[in-house]
Amino acid sequence: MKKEEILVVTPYSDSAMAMFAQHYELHVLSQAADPDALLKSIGPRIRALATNGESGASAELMDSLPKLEIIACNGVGVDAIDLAYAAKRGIRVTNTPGVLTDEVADMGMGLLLATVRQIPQRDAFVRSGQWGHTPLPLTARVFGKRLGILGMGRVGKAFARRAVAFDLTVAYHNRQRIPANEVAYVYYDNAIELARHSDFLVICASANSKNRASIGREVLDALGPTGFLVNIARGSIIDEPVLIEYLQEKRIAGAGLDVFWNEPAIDPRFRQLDNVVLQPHRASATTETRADMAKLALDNLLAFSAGKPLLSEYKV
Ligand code: 8YV
Repeated sequence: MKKEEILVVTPYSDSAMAMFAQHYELHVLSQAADPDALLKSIGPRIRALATNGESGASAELMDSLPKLEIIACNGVGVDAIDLAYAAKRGIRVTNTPGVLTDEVADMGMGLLLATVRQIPQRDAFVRSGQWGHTPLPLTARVFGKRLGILGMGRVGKAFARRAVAFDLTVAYHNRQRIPANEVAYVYYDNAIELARHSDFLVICASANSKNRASIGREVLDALGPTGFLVNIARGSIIDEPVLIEYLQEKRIAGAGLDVFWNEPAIDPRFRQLDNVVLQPHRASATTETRADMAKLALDNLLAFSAGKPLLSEYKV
């Protein structure tokens, strides 16, 4: 029997692609010599689209797929998908909640430790042969400090569990306060107050049009010159030019960032800063987690093809 064709926006890992190819005939848009020609030829037949958190799916792309019924996102964040347009067309969206939670929280904790204790900077110091020749300043301490978590969803909760093990005092802000029998950490009803009462502020919230650039001067002023910021959510949540200014002027102490505006062509000024630790959007990027994510994305597509209930449909 001929396999159903699906359009893959940007390729997944080789092993994930091989797994998908057992069930579907794959067309990879980003690898097409002429993407427009590919869309013209296969677009009218495509019912299913596979994408990831970064590539998403624009209204324009959906427009070239008149029979599109499902978008499977290999990631939990669906902010790069035009959800309003998908809803208007009745196109269903699935994502990969749950399977990447602890991985992303691990990256967050790693970034926090690396940023505050300046681990990459000290690694460079050893490699460059300066040890024993150049005096080194001390760094701030991590344990025993106050951690503010912005966004107490799955990742926020997983981060909090790790933070407690590091003897951090946890507080949070979330769109809705979570009942105390579920989440007992101190709650602040806005990000500014949370930042004011935090030594470290970590962003774990999902991105949407309402929180775009919402971490700006007021929050960073409240965090202050001894405060550190970690972002493992989406770059869009931060007012990035303001953050760069605050880092340059040491109006906050430092930042550990996995996500940015304009990935991968990020603002080059980040490279000049000595108080940041930068990651190329790798929080979920382990062999094990990416395999689990791809399996969930594939299982959603298989459920769709079989007319069964979807495993993890994203409901707006
Ligand atoms: C991935 C992500 O970078 O889950 C998300 O929202 O941003 C990431 O896990 C991406 O979607 C990889 O496919």
